[in-house]
Amino acid sequence: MTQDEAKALVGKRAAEMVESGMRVGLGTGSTSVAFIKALGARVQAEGLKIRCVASSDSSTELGRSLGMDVVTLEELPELDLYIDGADEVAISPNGEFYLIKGGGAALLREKIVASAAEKFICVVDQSKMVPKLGKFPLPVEIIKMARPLVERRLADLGLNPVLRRKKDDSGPVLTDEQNYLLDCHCGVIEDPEETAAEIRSIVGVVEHGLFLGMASKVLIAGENGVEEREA
Ligand code: ABF
Repeated sequence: MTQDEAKALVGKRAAEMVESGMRVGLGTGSTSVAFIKALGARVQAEGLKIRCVASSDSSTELGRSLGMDVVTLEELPELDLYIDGADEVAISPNGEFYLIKGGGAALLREKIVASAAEKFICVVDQSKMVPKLGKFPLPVEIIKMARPLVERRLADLGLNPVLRRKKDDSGPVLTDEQNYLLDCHCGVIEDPEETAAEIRSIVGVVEHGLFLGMASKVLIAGENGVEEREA
């Protein structure tokens, strides 16, 4: 199975978990795109009645283009379910899911929408499962003006921050909230709770990509189909 096939499979399984009447958070990234497309197909074919809030402008546009009712968090402040991908997933010593998110530059809105939902289900392919977080650079969203300060503080913590630039190198990536991203090439994160607390204490940091204990279920697509794991 290719990675794209795995994403399509897990996206479809997640879409099957949505019931009529639910208030649903739509994630961001290619796995979430597969989920949103599968959910949009159900809305069109079955007349599924759902209302949605998305974690990025791109997912809002995609959902609306598929005929889904995608509104703002102000209009729909409480959600039943949030479904989104991740860059890495590890299992903590006490059985919680530890995630790195933000490779798609949407971690701030993703954390906001996830926090507004009663349940967060993470959808990944097998390649995202790791024993410990940190191979994938940890994204940190920061206020532009604070960059020199935050970069220095993150470097002092040994986290090796690098400003994320656009693929064509025409300038820094800006998030939907017009902030910069620093990708921390820190290697294995031995204590994610401690690292999260250290990063959060830096003035100028808006949010970081460690999602600790937020997802209650992870759907993992692999050669044998989709495995469901509960926290
Ligand atoms: C979002 O999209 C992010 O938090 C994560 O960075 C990324 C995963 O992308 P993909 O599904 O394309 O691998 O879920």
